[in-house]
Amino acid sequence: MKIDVLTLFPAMFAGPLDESIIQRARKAGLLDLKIHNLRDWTHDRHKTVDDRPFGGGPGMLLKPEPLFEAIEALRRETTKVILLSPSGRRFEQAIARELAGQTHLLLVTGHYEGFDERVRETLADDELSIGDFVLTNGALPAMVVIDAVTRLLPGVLGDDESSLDESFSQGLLEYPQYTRPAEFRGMKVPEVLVSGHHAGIERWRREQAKLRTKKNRPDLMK
Ligand code: 4G0
Repeated sequence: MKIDVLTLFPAMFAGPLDESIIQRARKAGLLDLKIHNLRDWTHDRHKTVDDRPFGGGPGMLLKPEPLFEAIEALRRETTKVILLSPSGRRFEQAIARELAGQTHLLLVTGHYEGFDERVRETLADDELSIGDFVLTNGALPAMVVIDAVTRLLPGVLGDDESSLDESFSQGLLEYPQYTRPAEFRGMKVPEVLVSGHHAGIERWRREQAKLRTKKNRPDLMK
């Protein structure tokens, strides 16, 4: 999979995507990730990327010309162009799975009060939000999408790592888990887990997952 990112803050991407599983995927050639600075597609001395909204109001908008030039330069026939903004549809695991089936993503991150509407109408295939909160810019949301999608690419996770998806695909939150020692500062691991009684363990985990889901995410309970 190829992912291009268009951003005003390319330096933010150094670090998070150079670690661990994402870096391993890049080195293995499973993810070809390139970060592009939107200012590279400006032509004026001040490298202007934003302007004030017609009709007035607070904040600045990303102006269309650099975005059109950049996106037209970076996209191909098969590219999915995705804007990151609080007005997008909510990013979730099912969308990560859908994006993992694409060959080329172009993630476009804004800041200020967003994009000139003509970018959305003409260039964007999709608009995603990682949640109902506002950030200073879309770099972190783009990194969240890249991470969630990359770990789903075939060959990126080992068998041990992939089983971590199970709790989500069951539609429930994860059940409580413990590792050694069996007693820590007086806190004991639940007896059933050390019993070796597999049916009992399964029943306990299912019950705990339901209790936790009801408490933290009642919206997930049907
Ligand atoms: C576009 C995404 C981009 C519009 C981006 C802000 C949160 C998210 C930005 C705005 C972002 C998210 C209208 C404030 C940049 N913040 N929830 N900030 N407006 O995915």
